[in-house]
Amino acid sequence: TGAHAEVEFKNVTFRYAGAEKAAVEDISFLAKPGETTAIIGSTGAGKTSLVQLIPRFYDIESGSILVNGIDIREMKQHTLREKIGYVPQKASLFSGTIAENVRFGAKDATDQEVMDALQTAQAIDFVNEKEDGINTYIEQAGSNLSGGQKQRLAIARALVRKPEIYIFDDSFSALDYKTDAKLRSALKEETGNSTIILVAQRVNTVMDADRIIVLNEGKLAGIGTHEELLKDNTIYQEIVES
Ligand code: DGT
Ligand code: MG
Repeated sequence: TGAHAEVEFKNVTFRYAGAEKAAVEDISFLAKPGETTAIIGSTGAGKTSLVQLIPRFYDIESGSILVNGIDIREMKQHTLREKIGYVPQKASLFSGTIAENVRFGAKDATDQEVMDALQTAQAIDFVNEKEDGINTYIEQAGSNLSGGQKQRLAIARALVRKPEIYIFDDSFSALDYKTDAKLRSALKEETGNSTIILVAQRVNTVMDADRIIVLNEGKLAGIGTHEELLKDNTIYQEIVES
């Protein structure tokens, strides 16, 4: 029920202009609505490059990316991007209040919707501790906030839009394990039939995902659940042991 968006990669290869090596090479997978698809791999593996292809920040060299069966090259950019709540790896806040920063995702959001997004993002407690709550002023680039607090505000900014597709690029890396787990379980509960694509470097963050994509030097090194990959994927085993 409700709007949903299946994301499918079919033999996708992408190369940065002038680069010798493809950053993403022959990748195929299906990310289903109501499920979490995680992408794991070491630094430089191509995780950010891969997820940036979904909102079409770059065009692919070969293959296709489909949203609900439609090639994204055939969709209006506005129609495509409206479906996506993208939290970039280096999410940036601007000088303004917490509410203004969250509302950057959806200008018409009510205070209650902002509060709900902060609640799901596990940010409500630290926001409420501030004297001015959601009207607390954020200094330039969030210099009066911790890395984990900034990440959670960036996540709230995506949540307030209620998109069909969420992309979290390493958005949990500055959170302690407990907050990371609470946030992922709240996301599961509150995002309904949305498609969640979650990039991470640590195994704890991807363990409960419905499927995990293991990237290595731009290539698909494996795809499966935590248990499946633990059994027979050497790259995944190396990540677990690191
Ligand atoms: P991370 O964030 O450090 O965990 O690494 P990933 O997995 O997000 O890797 P990614 O996608 O940033 O980089 C994959 C490869 O592409 C790596 O060899 C660096 C290269 N690359 C990344 N961004 C650019 C870019 O803007 N231009 C060019 N020419 N190459 C890039
Ligand atoms: Mg990255």
